Amino acid sequence: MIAMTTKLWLLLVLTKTVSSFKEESVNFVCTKTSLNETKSDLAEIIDLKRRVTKLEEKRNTSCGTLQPSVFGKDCLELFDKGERNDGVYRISPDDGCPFDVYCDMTSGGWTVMQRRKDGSVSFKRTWTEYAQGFGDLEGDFWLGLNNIHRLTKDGSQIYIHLQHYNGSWLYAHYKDFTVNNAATAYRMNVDKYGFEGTTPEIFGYHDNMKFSTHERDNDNYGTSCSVSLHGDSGWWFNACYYLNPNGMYNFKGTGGLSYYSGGIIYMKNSVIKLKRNNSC
Ligand SMILES: [Ca+2]
Repeated sequence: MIAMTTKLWLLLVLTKTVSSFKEESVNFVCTKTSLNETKSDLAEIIDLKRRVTKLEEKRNTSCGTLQPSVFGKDCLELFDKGERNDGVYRISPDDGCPFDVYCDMTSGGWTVMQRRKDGSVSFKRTWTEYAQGFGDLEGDFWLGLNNIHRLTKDGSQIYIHLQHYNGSWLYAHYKDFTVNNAATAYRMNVDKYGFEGTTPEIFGYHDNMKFSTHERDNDNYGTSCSVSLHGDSGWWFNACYYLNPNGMYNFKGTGGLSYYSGGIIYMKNSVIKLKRNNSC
């Protein structure tokens, strides 16, 4: 009798265990199904996010009616296609919106990023203006950090011409120059070991600096280089400069268009040009 009771009790316990196991199995299957559904939802969300990002990018690079009929990647490509006249051309270095540039074809297809020739354009400008560019492509201008980034992101040379008040020209040529995107505050990289020129090596001091303007201080100086010393112009100031081509025009004082080499050397004019590196 006792044995029978024990058997019944064991059967009961076994039944309960099996039932509990079944229940847990069902829960497990449900949980697994739920997990799979969550994974599927997550994949869908990721896909949607990717599509939204693409649409936003497309919207941001929407060029409206400004699509040109003819353009090249840059002045070098136009030069390679046979263009030989210096002047304004429409280019697009990537799949983004095209923009106008001044091409120096005489020197073999350089894209001009900055020029001071008569002081008719003020370089006291805001962050937004330095980002977008300003001035007259035939005269004094700044090409704009967004455009400079697009022209240099895959590797570029930079050629800096500076003219003395006596009319003679100096140059500084760097074989490796890059401007990063807006998210980095247009951080600039230049390889001072790739320098050759008739000026001293004056640009390496600015390597790895973010861009600064009078209302956005990203420099290494106690206060703002742009405001305190340099005429509210924008540049990759460190603390503060060896090269200041955006400084005040026709001004032989602190903040004038100049470079530093044991003392400040004031210059009259400047032209800065870019050329894509062929190796990329
Ligand atoms: Ca500062």
